[in-house]
Amino acid sequence: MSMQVKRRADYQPPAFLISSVELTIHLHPQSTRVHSVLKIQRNGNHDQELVLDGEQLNLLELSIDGQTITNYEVTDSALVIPSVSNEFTLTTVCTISPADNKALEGLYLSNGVYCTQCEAEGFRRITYFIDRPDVLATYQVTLHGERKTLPTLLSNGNPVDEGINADGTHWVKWVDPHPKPSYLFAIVAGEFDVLKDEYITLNGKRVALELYVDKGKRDRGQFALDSLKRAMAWDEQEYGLEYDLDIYMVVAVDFFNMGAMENKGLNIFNSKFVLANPETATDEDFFNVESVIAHEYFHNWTGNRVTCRDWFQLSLKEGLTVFRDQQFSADMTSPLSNRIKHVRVIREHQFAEDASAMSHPIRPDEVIEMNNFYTVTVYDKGAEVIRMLHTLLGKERFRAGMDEYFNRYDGQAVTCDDFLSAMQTATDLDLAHFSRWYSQSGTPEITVSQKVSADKTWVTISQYTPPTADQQDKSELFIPLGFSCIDLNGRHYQDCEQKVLEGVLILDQPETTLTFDNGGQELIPVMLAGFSAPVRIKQGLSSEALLATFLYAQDDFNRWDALQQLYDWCITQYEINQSVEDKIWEGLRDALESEKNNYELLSECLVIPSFETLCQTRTNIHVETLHAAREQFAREFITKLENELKDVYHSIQLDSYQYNQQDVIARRCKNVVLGHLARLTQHEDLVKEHFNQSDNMTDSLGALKAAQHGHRELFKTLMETYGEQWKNDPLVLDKWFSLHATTERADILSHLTLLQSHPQFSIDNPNRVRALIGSFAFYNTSGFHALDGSGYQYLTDYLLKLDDCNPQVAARLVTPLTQWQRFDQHHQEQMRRQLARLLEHDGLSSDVFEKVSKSLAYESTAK
Ligand code: B3K
Ligand code: ZN
Repeated sequence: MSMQVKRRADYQPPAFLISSVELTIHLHPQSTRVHSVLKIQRNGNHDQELVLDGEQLNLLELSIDGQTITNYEVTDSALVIPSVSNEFTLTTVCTISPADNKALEGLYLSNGVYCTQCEAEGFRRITYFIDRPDVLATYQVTLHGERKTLPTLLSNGNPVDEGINADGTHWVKWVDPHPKPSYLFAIVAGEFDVLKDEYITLNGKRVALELYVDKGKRDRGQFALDSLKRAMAWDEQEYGLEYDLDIYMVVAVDFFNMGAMENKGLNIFNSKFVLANPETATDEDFFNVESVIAHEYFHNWTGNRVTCRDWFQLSLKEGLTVFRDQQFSADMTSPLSNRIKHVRVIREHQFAEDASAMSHPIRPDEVIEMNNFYTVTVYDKGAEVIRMLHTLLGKERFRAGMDEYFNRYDGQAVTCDDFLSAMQTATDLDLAHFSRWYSQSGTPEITVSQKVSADKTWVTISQYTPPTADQQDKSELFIPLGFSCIDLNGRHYQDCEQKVLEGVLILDQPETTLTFDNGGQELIPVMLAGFSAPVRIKQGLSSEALLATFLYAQDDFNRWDALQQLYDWCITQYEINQSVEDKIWEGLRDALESEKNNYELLSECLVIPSFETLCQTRTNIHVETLHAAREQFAREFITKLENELKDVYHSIQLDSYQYNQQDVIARRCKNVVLGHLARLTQHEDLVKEHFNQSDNMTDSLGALKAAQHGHRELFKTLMETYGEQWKNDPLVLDKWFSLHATTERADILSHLTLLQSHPQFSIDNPNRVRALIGSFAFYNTSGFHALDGSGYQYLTDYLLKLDDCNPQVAARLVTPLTQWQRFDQHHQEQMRRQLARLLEHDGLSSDVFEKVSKSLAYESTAK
């Protein structure tokens, strides 16, 4: 395991290239045999030794051009052959043990299914290779396995041959004609139910679609398959991109470190993002299935056909593909709730990452463990950067830039700069300045001030990016700022110089001033329409101005955001023991009343900012005070709005369950309202009835969440019913684990310990671990942040065990501890004490080491 820092600036082209790979794999739980034949060429004029990456491999044979060689060295992480010719064939035979692979990286065996995860650097755990994304080869793979237990044998590309061996085992041979990096390699072997379909591309090419699910789960696969077809059609229509092989396969597996993986022609998915039917999946699950299916499909062009030169360029494929899946989801569902969903992710998680020791630009400069950089910054802020380009260029020019990108770079491994240079051909804007978004980390802050004279008003907008853990000096960025100006009566004003064009103001200087010929009066600048840039607005509008923004702004994001700011302001009042005046409640009541039939906007506006979001507008957070203030606000909210919300609840009547947008929106609204009503004890029967009458998972879960606050006995009974009903369904049980883990109770830690011995819980399964331990650490505010530090200690004890088997998941779950800097002194100390315990641990993985050591080193700068 290497703790060494790798730097983007040190990039060198590979010393050797590999043009073709022939693998013959005999599957066996403890001793899978991997026979590999590589055609290798020296790249350039040099006499360097050949270094192949390899980890946890047992090398049995090694030959070059058919001759066994003895002059080589094997280390923990490499095979080094000092002198080789310019072009040669290297043959190796290794054995590996998939059954012992609990890290779920490379080839592993779980629940009787063999599968692989090679991104970022897992292929080196399967065979010796130059395991980096700029080495592209064609692959031919022959898989051998038992016929009875492994009737399905899959790899990338097209199946070309199959047969039966003398010992009764069988084999299948796969050929992938498209050169690809090793991280896109995949195999799957096991016994599955399969759903088959076909897609005919715009050019009339027939593509076989196959979706593999666990035996008996066929009825839960149809929605994913239909989503795939929608994604294929959308990519043809929006980007002119067609699929390029004869077959596209998706396999759902239960043991998976993340959501899914875009292996060429053979996507492997966490079953959570494939399996869905109304009884077991919520509306949100359906949404996620469609969006992840699309995301992995879209990677076929943005990622696979055009791939990354090195891992520092990860956002080249991830930021762009997230943006594309967001566009797709907005088209399939609704733009507003999608946009609000993305904004919540950025504000709750990305801003927090930027404020922590892990802060990095969307194109990082330094990495110890690549797996730690599949982050909200690279993915979601990366997507925001692409979205800004889209805003700046407009739809047509953005598309022209994308066409140029594929024309230039199809079949190549390229950089973010290459992407920008293709985009530059489609616009006169200065993308050199814009490109700073790729190299600068941190969250820009936008402030506004006004000067009013007898007849004019000047509005000055400034940008400033505070230093981050990784970068002290910041420069001004090129920011498209959605902008408009109104007054308290809802009149709109245009600036005299027309710097604001089509609702967008470009900020490319530290400061920009707009002049308004408005007879000299105070204006309300409405900032960041559509969340046009991943920035913080520091504006401090009065409650009257926020209510006016809600009533009169044109952009629905701005309207929603105005109420979120108002709630935040009210919560601040409670934090300092002040009250909220009646006239604000009245204003709020009128505002919400005016949208009582607009269930989409209403349901978003009825969500009180999460504890995480509230943390973003505060420093030196006193956890108990903020948590109590939020609770007090929630209670006041329903006390003041009870009658109106009761009316909304009863006005929503739905027939039997269907997943369509209108119903999804109405159901969301009803469940959000139920959550509020449930804070008043008198509505307990309503919660019970909601649960009993539910014919779908969305409403059942809505009732459980409603009961979770203040209905101890009811919650207990409902959870028993639910737990019993779904005891054999791990994906549904995850929701149950997560509800338990987020419940406020004094004995939460012993409760968690008890749940760890549940027959369905296993430390080896990342979904279970995330549902129980992850939900606790990320979302159980009072339990995790308990004053005596016991919550932190509990997580740390668990991470010490988890890191030994699955470092990737352990490194994800350590995140809440690494955000100590935003809390008050007492919590900071308790959290750092636990981080120090982790750092002392013998044999700590590089994954956890990187995050913990950075976090502890941040101590001095943060104070
Ligand atoms: N590319 C994969 C993520 C791989 C994570 C490796 N630790 C899934 C995706 O973004 O589509
Ligand atoms: Zn991706």
